[in-house]
Amino acid sequence: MLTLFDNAFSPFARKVRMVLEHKRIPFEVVDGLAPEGHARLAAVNPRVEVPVLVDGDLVVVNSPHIVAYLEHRHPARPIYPPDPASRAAALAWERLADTLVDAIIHDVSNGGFGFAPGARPPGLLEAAREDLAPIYADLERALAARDFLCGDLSIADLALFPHLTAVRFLDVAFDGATHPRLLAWYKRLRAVEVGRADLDRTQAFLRHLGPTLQRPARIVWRGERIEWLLARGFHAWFFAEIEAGRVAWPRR
Ligand SMILES: N[C@@H](CCC(=O)N[C@@H](CS)C(=O)NCC(=O)O)C(=O)O
Repeated sequence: MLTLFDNAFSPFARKVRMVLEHKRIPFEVVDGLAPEGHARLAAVNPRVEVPVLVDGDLVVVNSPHIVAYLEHRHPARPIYPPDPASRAAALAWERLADTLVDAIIHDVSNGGFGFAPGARPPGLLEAAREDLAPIYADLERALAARDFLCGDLSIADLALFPHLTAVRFLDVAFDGATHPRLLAWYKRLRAVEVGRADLDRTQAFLRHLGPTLQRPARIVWRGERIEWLLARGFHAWFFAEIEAGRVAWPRR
């Protein structure tokens, strides 16, 4: 039996879980970011990040690598398009979702925990809207005359979906009048079995946390999330966060 270390709050873990479900592969789940799962997660991934897939003696980390491993080991119900050009396009969408889209949404939501009233750096929301606009426009174009981004449902759709479920709550949503195909795609994803199950799980998780959802003392920062913040000129805010002891780093 495969074991997935996941967390209903992590867009990367949500992507991998949808791939497992799409492929109808049985697996068990450990919430690696919950206090009771943390030591087990650290034992399989020294970086202490989800998702991690454990298949017998084999440990696979990093969501695009886990997806590639699953596609290789379980080719039925493929998640990569069959023709080379669409496959390259799907992987490019996945990369964009994992890097810039994740970074903007992580940063504008303060790691998903939100800012205390008045604490959001001025201009952050506007920068997020500005940098998401060309991505929304590209998605709208890519969805001309097709239901999914690269033909049939693929990793492109499953990688972007978890991020785009958050934009409405963060005030950085696309506008359905300007992006009708993107809106129709979003509703389509919400209606397919794996998309509906993903949203139900995340909503149940948030309901369960309810008022106890608090920003931890320190948020883990890394890679593109820092790059976007610095590229958009929010270094003073970030350095103040470091100095105030509110930043944690991945272990390796
Ligand atoms: N590149 C990694 C990124 C994984 C990642 O950033 N995971 C975050 C959750 S979204 C995490 O586990 N952070 C550790 C923490 O928040 O304690 C992947 O694609 O799997």
